[in-house]
Amino acid sequence: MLTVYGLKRSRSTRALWALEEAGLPYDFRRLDARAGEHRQPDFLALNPGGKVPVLVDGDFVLSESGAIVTWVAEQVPALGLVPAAGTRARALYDQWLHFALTELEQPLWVAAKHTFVLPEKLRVPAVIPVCAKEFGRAAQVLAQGLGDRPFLLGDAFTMADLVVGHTLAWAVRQQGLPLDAPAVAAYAERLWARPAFARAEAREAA
Ligand SMILES: N[C@@H](CCC(=O)N[C@@H](CS)C(=O)NCC(=O)O)C(=O)O
Repeated sequence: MLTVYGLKRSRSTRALWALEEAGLPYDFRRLDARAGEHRQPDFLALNPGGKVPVLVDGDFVLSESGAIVTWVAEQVPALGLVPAAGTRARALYDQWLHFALTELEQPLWVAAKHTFVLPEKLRVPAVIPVCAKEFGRAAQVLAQGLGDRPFLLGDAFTMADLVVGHTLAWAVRQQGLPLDAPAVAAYAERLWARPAFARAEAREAA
């Protein structure tokens, strides 16, 4: 049985959403951040960084949400959730996945760190409006890349859309940022309407 370790309202939603899209059964172990469960030796043995999500399958342990969603997709190749390795489609999938994790997400993570993650004395509130601006610029790049296609690679949803969709939800719902480009706003609604996303959110919150 696959097991996902996560925290409430965190990037573990990505792993759960991926497993729901793939239709694979899994256990979800929600750690209690306030009690510091992600810093305990048994969890640090799985991920020395103390971060979630972590996926465990027997003696196989995988961290990093981008790697997890891609690995999950590769377990169910017939669903086309990740293009085949070595194809141009796969290169574009990698491009958008890396874009999500390094361009779109980073301003949100920096803003979160300077709002509640870091100890108060290390926070620099002045970076928060800069982060909002940087997120807006990345969202414009997303709008251009998306064009009038329903999903990043065309007609088919992939795990790159999933990571972007989770990141857009983080921006709008947790940081109150607007999605100014109508194409990006419509794309986000399309992703958030997927039943697998609702199931993942419910599982994470339960
Ligand atoms: N690059 C990692 C980031 C993981 C990460 O920062 N997770 C946060 C929750 S969203 C976490 O575990 N924070 C706990 C901590 O930093 O102590 C990924 O995408 O999986």
